[in-house]
Amino acid sequence: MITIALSKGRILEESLPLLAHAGLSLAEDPDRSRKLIIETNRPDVRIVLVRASDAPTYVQYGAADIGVAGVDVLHEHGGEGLYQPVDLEIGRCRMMVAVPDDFDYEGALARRSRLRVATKYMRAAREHFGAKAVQVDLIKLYGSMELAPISGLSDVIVDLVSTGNTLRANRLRAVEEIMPISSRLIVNQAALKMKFNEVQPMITAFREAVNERREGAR
Ligand code: PRT
Ligand code: MG
Repeated sequence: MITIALSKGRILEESLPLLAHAGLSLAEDPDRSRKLIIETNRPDVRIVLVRASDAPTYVQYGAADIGVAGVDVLHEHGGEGLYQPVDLEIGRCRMMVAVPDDFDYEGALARRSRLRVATKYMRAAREHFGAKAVQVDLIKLYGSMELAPISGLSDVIVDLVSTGNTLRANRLRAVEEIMPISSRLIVNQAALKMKFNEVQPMITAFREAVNERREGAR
């Protein structure tokens, strides 16, 4: 049995064509079912539906053999016990520092002000501001980071930006890029050895699907 950990939403949606290339289709629509384990057309392959930030944990402990996770989530997790063989080139966005339109970020840095930073990405934020020698108080949030600076909780946020529409709608602007984000195929290192004959062809199929899509986009 091969278990694949996917999160509902954009990762599942963008993974379906890649799964199809590996000859896999879901036996039911996860959006219409409350099941957390979904069978596939292959009796020896199943999907477990997890929170996006939990995918590396399921794969690390071997509850799933394979999974898909954003670089944002992998960076926070640390990647322990995981092999990351393929950049799937889905879920693309950028991790950025953003501030209210009227906040003088450049001035605050020049004055060496201490900044209050709200984010879900504590590790990335600590490393980013640490490297710039900017003093920060980190405030951990679990979502809706954009609310923090406009409600007075923080001066700045570290969040993901794709179109920039959410920042604009909340009168925020991006001031620094921390890292480009896309989703990676993640594989349990022990499963790769123990189930090599099942897992390796799947990695190859994902890699081919990504290459073909890239060729098609040219
Ligand atoms: O929703 P849940 O709390 O379960 O977890 P999650 O929010 O982490 O999951 P999900 O499904 O929303 O995101 C899964 C993964 O998609 C993330 O870990 C990223 O790797 C990737 N991804 C790609 C994004 C975005 N683009 C993205 N734009 N994840 C979130 N966003 C959010 C961002 O946080 C911000 O609130 O979208 C908003 C900005 O979008 P724009 O287009 O307005 O700039
Ligand atoms: Mg979300």
